Amino acid sequence: MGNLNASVDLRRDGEIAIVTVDNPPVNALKHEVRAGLAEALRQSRDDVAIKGMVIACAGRTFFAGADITEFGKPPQPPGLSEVIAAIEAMPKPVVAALHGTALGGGFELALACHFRVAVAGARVGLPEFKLGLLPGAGGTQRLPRLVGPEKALRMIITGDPIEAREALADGVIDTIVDGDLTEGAIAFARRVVAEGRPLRRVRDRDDKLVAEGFADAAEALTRRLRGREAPAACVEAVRNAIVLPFDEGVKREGELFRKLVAGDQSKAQRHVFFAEREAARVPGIPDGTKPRPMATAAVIGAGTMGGGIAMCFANAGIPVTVVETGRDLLQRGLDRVGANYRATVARGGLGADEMERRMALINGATELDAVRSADVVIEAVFEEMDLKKRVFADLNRVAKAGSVLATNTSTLDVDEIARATARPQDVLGTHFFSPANVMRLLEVVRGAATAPDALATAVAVGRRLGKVPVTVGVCYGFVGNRMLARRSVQAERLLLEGALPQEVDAAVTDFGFPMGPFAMADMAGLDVGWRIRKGRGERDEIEDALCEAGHFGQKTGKGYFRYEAGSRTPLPDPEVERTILDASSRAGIARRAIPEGEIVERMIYPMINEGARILEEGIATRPSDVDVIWVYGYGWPVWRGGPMYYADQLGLAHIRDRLTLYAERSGDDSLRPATRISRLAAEGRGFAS
Ligand code: T1G
Ligand code: NAD
Repeated sequence: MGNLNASVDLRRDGEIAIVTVDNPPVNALKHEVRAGLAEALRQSRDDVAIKGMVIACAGRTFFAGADITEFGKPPQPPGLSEVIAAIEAMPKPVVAALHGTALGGGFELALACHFRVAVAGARVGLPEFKLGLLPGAGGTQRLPRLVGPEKALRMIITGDPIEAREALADGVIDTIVDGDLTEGAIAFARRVVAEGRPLRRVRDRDDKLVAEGFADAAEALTRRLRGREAPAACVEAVRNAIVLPFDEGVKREGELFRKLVAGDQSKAQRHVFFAEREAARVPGIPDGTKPRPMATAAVIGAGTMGGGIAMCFANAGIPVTVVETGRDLLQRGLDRVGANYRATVARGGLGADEMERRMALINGATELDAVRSADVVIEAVFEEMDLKKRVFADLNRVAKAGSVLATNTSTLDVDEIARATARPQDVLGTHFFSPANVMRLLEVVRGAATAPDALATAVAVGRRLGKVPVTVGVCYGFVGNRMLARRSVQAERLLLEGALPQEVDAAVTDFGFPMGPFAMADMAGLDVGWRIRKGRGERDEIEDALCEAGHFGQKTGKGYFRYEAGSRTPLPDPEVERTILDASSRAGIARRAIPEGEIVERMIYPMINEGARILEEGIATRPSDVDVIWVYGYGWPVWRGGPMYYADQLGLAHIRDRLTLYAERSGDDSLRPATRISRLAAEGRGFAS
């Protein structure tokens, strides 16, 4: 009894043993924790005075899984599966006391206990898939025995947890405890002992293991997951729960897990897991800097972005005022928000009451004065510098002292906008991505004068809205759009030299992006870029010719592709092909067949090159920030880790040599390797090493 080690304490309350684990911040099941649990189980098993046991965790959550930082390192016994087998073999009832997020190996451990109790609001889930893995400690065999194979597979493939009430309804937990959890769990264990209830091992249950419908559900769940290794492993493992004896299913699960954990895809996804958390650490914000209040918000402009941004605040429970130039435009914007919410309700993604509650948090106004009491103001008007400067000069006058003034500009100079106010320390960029209520990335743009607490507020607002905030510096297009511009140049070149939009998009989607550059351009609208180029006196041979012919993209039913009425499926368009061939001949280019490998390299390497320049200039703090931006903002396949991580896997010498080849072949000096790439390649290093 007592402290078994620094993380594990064992005590008794009468005939009940209570083991409490305290390994902040999320009670990851590191070696020391497993060793302490194994010892606690041994002592409780062998102590005849002990009739039952409770496993609980201190701090904010029950075990949130295996310790991801231990992956890839030599295994240290006891393994999690050994601890789990010891729990299941206990001749006395073991009760798991769940709070916070019982995830992965933590939930699998709870599933091995004979009983599970939880507080309301606790969540349980198996998110291993988000790390390119499958549950590796019996979860694929035990969960189907409780919720059925279909639901188990859905929980495993989505990785999304379920709440305690749903878990209770599914029989995953036995009761919800009011008041103190551990006391409640002890009382529950005491009742089980007193009533002599049989020990229920999940492994012995098979009444829910029905095969019917599983194959269709598996196909539906994995249809959009091309290129990944984990989906097939998850399907095979859960199917094994139906067709194989328990121990064989567990054995096969272990084999599948060990293969995935050693694989490139999971390593890349684990990189992204930690990179996302690293991105929240912003140099220049002193420890202990408190964010400013963010209880109320305002959004200027109710267009494509303004409406989505307002939904983000309402979804987070923050009252928000949307300001437009006139009633009609305001109503149009609010109607679009309403339609968006109703579509989500219709899909079953939101309850009607919850929709009403959120919409009630969104108020409209046509006078800027309406933002005077807002803690955070986000401007999302047309992408015109003079207009934005006028809006910020007005905000300087009406917004309350200490409020954070943010612009959603996608390209413009945030410092120039800040200089339109007398309080540049309160000004920064919050670059949301379309659709703003869906895309998780938020580029937080630090201005030259932005105060640390204003920056800390923007990062905190981002996390509160469920976004992944990444702090970047001021330059044209910040990080994501600046790198994307390099890809767009090459995409246009590839069309002139011999490729067609469908070929380029196929190569990019085969690489793992959900959408190719030309379908993406059609979705955003070709006219947005066309207006910007006209404003800057620039020309894009093919895209401008298409715009002049009314090809604005999905919004006009034709862009680089044509779209059937009511459909978003891009279809090859002979008219576009003619436009491209004309442009090639006008440019005097003899078209050639371009191999897929070259298309991929010319789509990706110039972006990596620009990423290197961005790091050289300090616009991004670290290479992993660039990876997070591309994974959460531009659909970079998470199982490839992000452009900078991907470059390190290929080797910078290879990237250098291919860029040099393309620069010499095209005469385009912007393709010449960035200094940082040449230097690191010469030193045999990577961006991250
Ligand atoms: N291992 C190691 N460190 C972890 C960790 C884990 N499982 N989970 C979180 N951390 C660190 C994280 O890096 C951060 O560190 C700090 O804890 C706070 O996290 C056999 C093999 C639990 C919902 O996938 O989803 O079990 O940055 O900022 O927003 O089948 O963390 O402060 O230095 O995210 O409140 C399965 C992963 C593992 C859950 C809390 N489990 N974690 O979110 O805090 S695989 C997971 C999360 C597995 C078995 C397999 C979230 C959270 P730092 P945070 P949060
Ligand atoms: P939009 O044209 O859809 O909406 C702009 C809205 O601003 C219009 O409804 C207009 O009436 C309103 N407006 C103009 N002047 C105003 C004023 N003085 N006061 C109040 N409202 C005013 O444009 P959008 O696509 O939502 O873009 C808005 C901003 O967000 C731009 O800076 C753009 O670069 C940026 N952005 C756009 C996207 C995107 O994909 N569309 C993505 C990220 C950032």
